[in-house]
Amino acid sequence: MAQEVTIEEHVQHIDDELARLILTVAGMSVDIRNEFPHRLMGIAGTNKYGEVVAELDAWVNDYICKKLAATGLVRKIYSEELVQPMLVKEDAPFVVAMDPLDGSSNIVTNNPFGTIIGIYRKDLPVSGDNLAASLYKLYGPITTLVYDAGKGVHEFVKHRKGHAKYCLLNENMRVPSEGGVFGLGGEPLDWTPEFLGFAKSLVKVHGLKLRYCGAFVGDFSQILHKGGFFAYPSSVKSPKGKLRLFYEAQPMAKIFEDAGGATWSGSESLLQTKCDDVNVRTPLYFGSKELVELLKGVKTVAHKDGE
Ligand code: AFP
Repeated sequence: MAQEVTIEEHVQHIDDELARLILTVAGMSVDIRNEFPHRLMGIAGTNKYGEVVAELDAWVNDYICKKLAATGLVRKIYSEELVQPMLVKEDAPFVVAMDPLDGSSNIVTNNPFGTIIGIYRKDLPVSGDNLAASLYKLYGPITTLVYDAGKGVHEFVKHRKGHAKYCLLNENMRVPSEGGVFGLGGEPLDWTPEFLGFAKSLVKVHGLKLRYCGAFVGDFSQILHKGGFFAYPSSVKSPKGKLRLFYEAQPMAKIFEDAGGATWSGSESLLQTKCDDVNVRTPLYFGSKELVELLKGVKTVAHKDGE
């Protein structure tokens, strides 16, 4: 059996401070996963979007903030669960934007959920092509971590036998250009008729299979591995979609585009999108280059605000 490569060994080829930050996130998994059974129920309130915050959302957010602050490497933390960014250490090199627990409504049904983290050197708001690194953790049947620090997209699996280490599973990942699965968020009758037509073509023309798990990290992982298409599109009720540009879309768009996939906001790549509001939502479309180009040719994919 090939010698296992741990994440500690793998990050040696990147900037030392960035590596330390990535390893800090990797090192949180055991404590976070151990907390799940004790916080399956319980509501901690509502967040700045007016969404219900599960008790586990709040716990994971606080835990990650404390661990990141303790590194001395983080200047500021923006989080889906923080009303204002947390000011940590003025002269530290990095700014972090995160969704601490993406897909938390999946907790009670034991479906996948995870953590999304974007690491910047500049303060927000900046476009996603300023990301120094992105990573996500997926708490599924196994715990995996994918990171991209600008030198490829790499996936690790948490091994429990003997040592709780992340071992390399897939290196320099590439999004398959053919076939795969598709997942579409929101309510189909709320989409534009043209987008609904495009959605039907994913089955009728491209032969994709429907796979939707209700957590962006889980649906993202499916198309990263199998290829295909994922969107949380613009709709009548939510012309800007549901997912957040800085906490979810930008970090994952870096990973997906660096793995050879394409992303779109409805007007440009999600890495080019410029916005002054760090809490803004955005429609998001992820897919093979071919499928995203076909989507761009569809007349009205998005509803205009107030339409
Ligand atoms: P929760 O964190 O409230 O479960 O929402 C998850 C999410 O933000 C994202 O991870 C999913 O892609 C999307 O919402 C699912 O939204 P629907 O519940 O409308 O399908």
